[in-house]
Amino acid sequence: MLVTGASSGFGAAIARHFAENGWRVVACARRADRLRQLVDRHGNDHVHAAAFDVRDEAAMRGALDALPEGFRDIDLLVNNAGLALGTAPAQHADLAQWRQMIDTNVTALVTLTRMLLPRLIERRGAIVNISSISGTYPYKGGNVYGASKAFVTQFSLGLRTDLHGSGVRVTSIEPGMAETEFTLVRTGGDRAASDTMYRGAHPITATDIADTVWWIANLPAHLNVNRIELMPVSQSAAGLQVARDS
Ligand code: NDP
Ligand code: 8X3
Repeated sequence: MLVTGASSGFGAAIARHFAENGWRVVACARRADRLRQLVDRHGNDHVHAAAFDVRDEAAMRGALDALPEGFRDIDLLVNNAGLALGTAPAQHADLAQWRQMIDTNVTALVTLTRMLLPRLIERRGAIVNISSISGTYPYKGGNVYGASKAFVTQFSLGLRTDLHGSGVRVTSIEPGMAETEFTLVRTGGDRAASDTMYRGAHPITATDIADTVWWIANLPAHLNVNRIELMPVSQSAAGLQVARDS
């Protein structure tokens, strides 16, 4: 299996869970030192570290071409790498941050998927895309992040349609609030903001998502989970707003 964003949060938990259970894992991210820890823990036979920026198409292709024997036959792709940057309203947002979210969450995801599709079809494999509830429920400051995740969900449904009859399974996982490095990244490293976000909320954990991916990957071959939405019990949708006399 190949998982992007394996240096932290969901991706690291997914890589660990699959490696612990005997799968061969190609672990991708930019932070090579974090990937090295996975290799050290699980061994070269179970984890191959592929350090590259998913926005760099040539580096992505180079990493796939350089996969060692034993890691080339990918039958599960977990498109997990992604990020939110900022919470400013659209009219004040930083365009560079918008572009980085689109490049990472959308363009890189479709690029990697397209590169691996022939192998996945050959092996009747599976694709799990990590989307988000923000693609379904808008919230203030979610603008481009939520739109990028709506793309991921819809792309997953489109893939299902195009791959009809191929035996390839496609799932969109749509989590709500989960405690990872997500808020640290979103706020530019504000630890207090991250702690405040999760305090008392009993958020989803990275292990919860790894367990979900594991469950999906190990379902009988005739079953496809199209979409799955998960939230902490403490979170729910807040509805509509009205600006009177505006
Ligand atoms: P983390 O910040 O903990 O992990 C994000 C991962 O993405 C890191 O491993 C990071 O690796 C990788 N990544 C980011 N940019 C790049 C890049 N340009 N090239 C390669 N890898 C990159 O956050 P989460 O684990 O929470 O996020 C994982 C996914 O889950 C994301 O798609 C996120 O949108 C989604 N999600 C998160 C939720 C949450 O509340 N936490 C809820 C719903 C969805 P590195 O920096 O080493 O490159
Ligand atoms: C991350 C979940 O609700 O913070 O995708 O947007 S949320």
